[in-house]
Formats: sequence, C-alpha cells, structure tokens
Amino acid sequence: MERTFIAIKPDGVQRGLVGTIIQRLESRGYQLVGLKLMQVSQELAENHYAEHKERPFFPGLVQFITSGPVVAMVWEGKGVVAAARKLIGKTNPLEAEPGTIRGDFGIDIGRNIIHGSDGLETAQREIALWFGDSELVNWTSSAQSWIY
Ligand code: FUP
Repeated sequence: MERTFIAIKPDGVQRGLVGTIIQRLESRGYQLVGLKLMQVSQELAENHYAEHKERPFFPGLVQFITSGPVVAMVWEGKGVVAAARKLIGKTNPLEAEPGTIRGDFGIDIGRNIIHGSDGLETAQREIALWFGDSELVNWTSSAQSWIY
C-alpha cells in the first residue's frame, strides 16, 4: 500500500486544526500508520526543506517550522500521495480552492498549515527522515473491506 508523509505545521497546531485535519484524511478512507507531536530541530527542518536551501524564504521557513510543536504523520492507502495533495490544496492558500485544507483555513503562503509529500519518492525520503521503522504500525482496519 502507498504511504505519504503529512505534517501539521506550528500554525495548524496553534490554531486547533489537528482534529479537523486528521478527520478529513480519516473520513476519506485513509489509514494512519504513524503519528507523533514533536518539536522539530534545526537539523531536521533544514534537511526536510533541503531542496529550498538557496531560496530567499528558506531561513524564515526553517524558523517557522521550528517555532512550535508539529504533528508528524504517515498515512496509507490507494493513491494517498496525490489524493492528500488534492485535499491539502495549492501551496499559496490564496490560490487554493475552497474545500481544500489550505483553501478553507489559510491566507498566507508562509503560514499554510500543512505539509504533504509531493510524490512517491519524496514520500519515501520524508517518511525515513521523520520516522523510525519502529514508530510505524502495520495494521489493517476493519473498514478496509468497505472502502475498497
Ligand atoms: P508544498 O509542496 O505545497 O509545501 O510547497 P513547496 O515545497 O513549494 O514549498 C515549501 C514551503 O515553503 C511552503 F509550504 C511554504 C514555503 N514557501 C514560501 O514561504 N514562499 C514561497 O515562495 C514558496 C514556498
């Protein structure tokens, strides 16, 4: 089964959106296989956003993601990488459609609430970066036969 990495950023946690965001993914039919609340280190933040290292917004991005607790998650299910990106919406919340998480709850690109892996390879890299094998649970919910 496909897996993706999802993180609720410090703004999403501070604004009390953790439950709402989990509910959207869960009620779609996706399954949680990893979940933790954590204070992100400078090193993890810089590694996670390494592709943006040379961009002018990089220092602010790292400062923001380390500024408060983050909820890190791994979700599993058919097509979950692309489907989660659709549920999340465009990077700039002002361009994100209503009905998406960013389109419903965000305004500013630097405070866009949530991160989701942008492809299968990225998902594998990010899951390995944020989670140890022992933190991921292999299980099958009894709802699976009603979802698939
Ligand atoms: P996404 O995959 O939608 O999270 O977007 P990107 O990987 O392109 O960007 C990562 C983060 O950098 C975004 F969540 C917000 C931040 N960012 C800015 O602050 N300014 C920009 O111009 C682009 C991205």
